[in-house]
Amino acid sequence: MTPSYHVVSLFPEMFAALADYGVSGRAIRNGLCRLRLWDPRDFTLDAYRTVDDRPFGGGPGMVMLAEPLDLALTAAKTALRREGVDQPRLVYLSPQGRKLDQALVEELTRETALVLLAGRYEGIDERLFERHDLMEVSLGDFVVSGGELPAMALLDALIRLIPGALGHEDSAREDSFADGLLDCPHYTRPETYLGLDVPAILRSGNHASVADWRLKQALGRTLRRRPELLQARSLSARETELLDALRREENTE
Ligand code: 9WO
Repeated sequence: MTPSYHVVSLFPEMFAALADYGVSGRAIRNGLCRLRLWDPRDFTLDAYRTVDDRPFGGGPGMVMLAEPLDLALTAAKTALRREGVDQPRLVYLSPQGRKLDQALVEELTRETALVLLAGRYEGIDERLFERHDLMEVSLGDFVVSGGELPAMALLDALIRLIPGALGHEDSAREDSFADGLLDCPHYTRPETYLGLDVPAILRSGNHASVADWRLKQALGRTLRRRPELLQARSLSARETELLDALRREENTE
């Protein structure tokens, strides 16, 4: 089934960055998934088309009104029901959410439909959470000015995993993180750039040695930069060997 991605956002035009460029743009153009935007301003009932108001209790900034968001989310759900999707997962992008990782991306690619909510200002009226089952997802411990860029990053991560989205079908399987490790270094032509050589092993034509070198590099980077990723992952006999070799090398340097 073709996945349908619905997004509720005050800035639907921003999603051209996702829909018109690169891997995600091609996937959407080729019909590998559908993207539909819902502007809460179109669901306002007052003459000023108001979407925000001052926070109860005072303080700086504005809060997104419950009603236009509620109506926009309900419209997205209704559209999906007409396509035969009954209980789509709703995702609100916020720094308070569950931290996104590749495992959650893979879990979400199994959904035939998602409704994403991109907030603005200081956030949304809390009562939205009582009307809709919103899963809060965070890309990390930082704040940007709205949920649109995080929503696009999440959608891009999802779309590139749809079969046929990447030209080379092995690319996603060989991604950094597909295997729970950081990526190995990459090189392309020329063989020497400003006196800096490409490692000889990569030009040896020995595919087994190349694979071994790449695995060792990936393990070494993960050990140095993100040791907690190794804790979370079981290692093959070969990986344990390479890791032991790396630890010995580190101690003799
Ligand atoms: C703004 C703000 C201003 C003063 C004091 C506290 C404040 N918090 C916020 C805030 O969190 N604004 C959010 C902006 C409201 C929801 C949408 N916005 C958002 C989402 N910023 N950053 C994200 C986000 C989402 C997912 N992963 C990382 C960041």
